[in-house]
Amino acid sequence: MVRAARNALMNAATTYTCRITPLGEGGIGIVALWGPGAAALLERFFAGSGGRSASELRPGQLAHGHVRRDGRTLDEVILARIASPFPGLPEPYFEVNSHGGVAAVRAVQTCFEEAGAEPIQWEKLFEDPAGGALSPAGIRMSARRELPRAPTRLAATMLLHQEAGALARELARIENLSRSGASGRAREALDALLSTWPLGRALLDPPRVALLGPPNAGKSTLFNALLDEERVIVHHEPGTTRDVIVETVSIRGVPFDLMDAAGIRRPEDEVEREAVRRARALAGKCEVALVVFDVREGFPADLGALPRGIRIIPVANKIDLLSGPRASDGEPGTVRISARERTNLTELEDALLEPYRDIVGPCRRGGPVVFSEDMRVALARAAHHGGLRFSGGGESRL
Ligand SMILES: Nc1nc2c(ncn2[C@@H]2O[C@H](COP(=O)(O)OP(=O)(O)OP(=O)(O)O)[C@@H](O)[C@H]2O)c(=O)[nH]1
Ligand SMILES: [Mg+2]
Repeated sequence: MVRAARNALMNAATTYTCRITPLGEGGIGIVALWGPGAAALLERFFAGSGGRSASELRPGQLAHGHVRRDGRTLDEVILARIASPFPGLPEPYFEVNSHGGVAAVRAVQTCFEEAGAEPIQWEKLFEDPAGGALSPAGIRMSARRELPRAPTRLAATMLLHQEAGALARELARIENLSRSGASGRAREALDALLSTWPLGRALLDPPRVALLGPPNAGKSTLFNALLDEERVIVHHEPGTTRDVIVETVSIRGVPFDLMDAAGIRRPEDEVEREAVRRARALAGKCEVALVVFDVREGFPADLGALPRGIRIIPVANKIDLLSGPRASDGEPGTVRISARERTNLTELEDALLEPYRDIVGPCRRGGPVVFSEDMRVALARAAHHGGLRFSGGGESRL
């Protein structure tokens, strides 16, 4: 099945080339080349040490040599013939390990392209439409494709567990439950699986968190405290932060994009008006708003309307300046902190992690997690139709 599907993506008569390491400074840069014309193309450009040629290489063998063009050496390389790591690709499959760096890698790749190899993007290698998003092969491919982008270790761990079959096994178990007539239990398990989606999404697409509130409330101080380093100018005059600053933080493995903006208040000049406009626009792009205010002043009355659906966490700051205990801050769920003294930041982190509270533990231990929108849609559709067949007949040997 996979072979057929891949051939629909990649023509068996075409020779392809693909840069499979990022372009930039590095010790090594790899350009892959495969398909029926690959060996002949290498015969033209690869001069092996001791006269070794690409056609002699069997899968698993390496050869040292140079990539040469028009009598000029482009790079010294190690050529590897590999049994294709992506089943279904037209054979033979080679990898040219050149010196990492923009010029050397580009020169090798351009040379192959100009000789007729068709360039493709590395993501294409991980496309597997054969069994659909919920087939074991489809899940494995998605996990591999996302892995280079995992922003935290928990995200990478989650993907590796799904790649190793955690989600596929759970889907098979649900299918079996459904087949054996235990539809209630199948349904429950399916709902439990769907409840992992908020975490699966957050791990790969960090929730955006806006720090909002009056000027001088301590937003930038809190931003820095959460980042654990000084990257934003903190100033005692109100209105210091005039632009939006974004940093990704990992809170116990869950990434968040923290966004610090200017305090929202009545604009007094043009620059400030623009800053305030940006702060409002920022709120529109965020999933969470940390509304920071001075505990002595209370929740800001003039914050204006925040977008619907945004999760609001009221944060009463500067509790170190309180002389006695305060009964209430007016807003339910208010977290009381001192950004400067770093007091109660754990409580604030708990509040940020609240939507994922029950899922982080099982995820860390290797449980199944739905981690793509395609999967979520396919699952919801299966649940809606009550069929509970996930693999779409596309089971593969991958
Ligand atoms: N005592 C005390 N002072 C704080 C605390 N947090 C911030 N401050 C002080 O309050 C002042 C303003 O802090 P900022 O973090 O710049 O406030 P901001 O909300 O980012 O201000 P704008 O960017 O102007 O809107 C600074 O002098 C901080 O040192 C706190 O928890 N306790
Ligand atoms: Mg600020």
